[in-house]
Amino acid sequence: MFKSLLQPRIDRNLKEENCSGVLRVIGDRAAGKTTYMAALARWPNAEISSPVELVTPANKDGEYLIRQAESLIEQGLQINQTRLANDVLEIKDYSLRIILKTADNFSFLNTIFNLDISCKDYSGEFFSDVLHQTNSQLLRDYLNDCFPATGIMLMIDATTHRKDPEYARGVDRLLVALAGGDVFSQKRRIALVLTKCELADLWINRHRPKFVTEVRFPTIFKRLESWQDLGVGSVEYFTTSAFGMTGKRYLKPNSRQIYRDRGGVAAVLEDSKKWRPFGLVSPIYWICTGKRLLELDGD
Ligand SMILES: Nc1nc2c(ncn2[C@@H]2O[C@H](COP(=O)(O)OP(=O)(O)OP(=O)(O)O)[C@@H](O)[C@H]2O)c(=O)[nH]1
Ligand SMILES: [Mg+2]
Repeated sequence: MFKSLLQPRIDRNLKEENCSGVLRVIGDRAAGKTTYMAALARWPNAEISSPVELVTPANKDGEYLIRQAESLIEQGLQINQTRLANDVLEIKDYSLRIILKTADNFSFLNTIFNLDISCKDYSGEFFSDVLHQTNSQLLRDYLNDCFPATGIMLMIDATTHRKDPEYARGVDRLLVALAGGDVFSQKRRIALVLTKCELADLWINRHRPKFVTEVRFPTIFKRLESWQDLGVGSVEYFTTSAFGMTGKRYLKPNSRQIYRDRGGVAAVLEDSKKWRPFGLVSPIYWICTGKRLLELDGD
């Protein structure tokens, strides 16, 4: 009875807003970039209280991600390494619509927020190799593809803290190169996204992404903070997991490790029926709107 009185009032006050963004996902080999994109497109077992209502593909490449999720991740397999494209036009450009619903409990005003993104994830070889080349046409092509982006997601396997100094050199190269594209720029946004945070010592700190980055990746952290201090752009920190946790009273990572070394963790999804990634939309929302929606952060 109460609900039926309430319902028309909510609907009458439904607002719709649109926002779009062009993103580039950059990071080392096996950082988890493609798995992140596939998990986002598949958006399995959404939490009822999540502001994210739906994620839908908006082009063929977006549909390809869902197929990757269904035919590989959900079958307990790894996604194949992304091949380095020698022609940037060959890189898949995933278009997705993320629909969020935000409610204001005081005014009964609900807003449907359509976040339309187009996103390319570069092969890890771009970060580990191409970025360090000098005078290379391939590097110039990639940077030209990157310059007009609304924001960059710099993705790092959170277990690879021993590679902090090495990664920092890549980050340096990237920041210097991006400065060369300033003709295009609005202020740049770089989201530093730590992946695989369902793993034990990371999950407990999932709500402290800045702290985790500063402790585990101090060199990268300093570089990004100094870059921000120059006033040319802004940086935010995020923790995510493409696989998430399972269990009710005793939570455990929903992943099965295949191997782990200095270069990171290779793993597969343990239980596809209980697959619920976390923190995937938060960096995208921040890049596109400049605002951080805490309800989107890891859980
Ligand atoms: N534990 C865990 N493993 C993950 C997660 N996301 C990805 N992985 C694993 O990390 C490895 C690399 O994942 P990819 O998505 O292929 O990494 P990538 O960054 O696209 O790598 P390249 O295409 O080579 O640049 C695979 O074994 C994945 O299954 C995660 O959230 N948790
Ligand atoms: Mg990949």
